Amino acid sequence: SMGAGKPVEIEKRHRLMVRLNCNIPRSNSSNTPPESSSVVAISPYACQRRTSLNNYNKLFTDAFEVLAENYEMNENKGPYLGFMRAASMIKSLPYAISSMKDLEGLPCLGDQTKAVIEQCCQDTEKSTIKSCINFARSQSIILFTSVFGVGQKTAEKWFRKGLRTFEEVQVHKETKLTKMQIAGFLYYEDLSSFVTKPEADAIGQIIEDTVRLFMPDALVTLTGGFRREKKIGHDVDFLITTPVPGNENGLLEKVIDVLHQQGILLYCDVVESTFDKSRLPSRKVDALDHFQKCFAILKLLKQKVITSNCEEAEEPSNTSTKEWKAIRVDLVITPFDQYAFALLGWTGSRQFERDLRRFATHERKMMLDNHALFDKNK
Ligand code: DCT
Ligand code: MG
Repeated sequence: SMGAGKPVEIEKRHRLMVRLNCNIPRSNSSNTPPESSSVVAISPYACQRRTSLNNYNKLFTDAFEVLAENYEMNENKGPYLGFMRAASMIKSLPYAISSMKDLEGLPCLGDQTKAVIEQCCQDTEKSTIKSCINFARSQSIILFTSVFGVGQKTAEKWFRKGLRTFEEVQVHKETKLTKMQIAGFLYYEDLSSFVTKPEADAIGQIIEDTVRLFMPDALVTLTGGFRREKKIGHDVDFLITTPVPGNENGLLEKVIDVLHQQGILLYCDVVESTFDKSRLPSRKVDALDHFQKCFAILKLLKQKVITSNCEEAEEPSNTSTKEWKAIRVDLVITPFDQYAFALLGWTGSRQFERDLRRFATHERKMMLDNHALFDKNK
């Protein structure tokens, strides 16, 4: 079921394949590993590592992320976390790994991850990572799960019925698509291309203008990857709060109503708040948090996107004459007194959040979630 969780980044693997095919060069930086005498211990917690967006080891981390995702799909938590942790640690290295010797003293690496690195080191044709993808899942499953609203279970069901392509799924008489999947197919091309920062800013302006109609002192904050200064994302995440307690109630409905009236709400799934003060601290496993939120698809007019000249030049010349682009948008409503925790939780990355919670639990005997920080002794 969808549960209250965020729809998973079903497009990621698809994108990874696209990226592999367009031959992104390996970093040719001259940064080298430090001499062993000058090695500073690297923390096993992502939240204690300084990590820039400049990843010198993309070859390895791509392989790890594909393998991790495969284990996650099979609900195999141990190896999943192992690969994600290793990927996150390696992203913090200020140099490119070129041999097994470079791994000495590094945390978060087990036999499995080391074996993959060893293969990648000897690999000139990126065949290791390609075989990782093939190992992971069949191409049809990869294709199907790249549709918004199609998870592993649905993809496997279609595969078992002998369906292999989008066309076969859509003409197959028995296929019953959910509203979400219908939107997923309808806007497939737009949703499986990256959202750029100028597009995220344009969406931000729309959301802010709409919220301000009702609540002039509301705070609308861009979170997720864009808050970490990533240049592209798979969606645009926002937190919305107001300083006066209780004023946030009913706001989301009003905002959605206006977007709908403007004809720019292509899809919307509202998840009501499940926050229960009397039962704190509580951790629902399948949900990220208890806030009221909506997973939406907005229609963004291209003329609203302010790009610099050089960014415009990158636009492929063969694109359609369509005047707009469908964009995945998440809106999360938080009470003001929980805003700080929500902001920390929604900024990500996933691994950073995971390790922040692990650090709180194991190193501080506290419990952190998107609502509060609890001291277990009090
Ligand atoms: N998050 C989390 N745990 C999850 C899902 C999300 O901690 N299971 C947090 C971390 C990031 C934030 O929510 C937004 O999630 P995404 O949009 O999925 O991630 P992102 O970092 O914004 O990446 P993308 O650029 O792909 O949107
Ligand atoms: Mg995001």
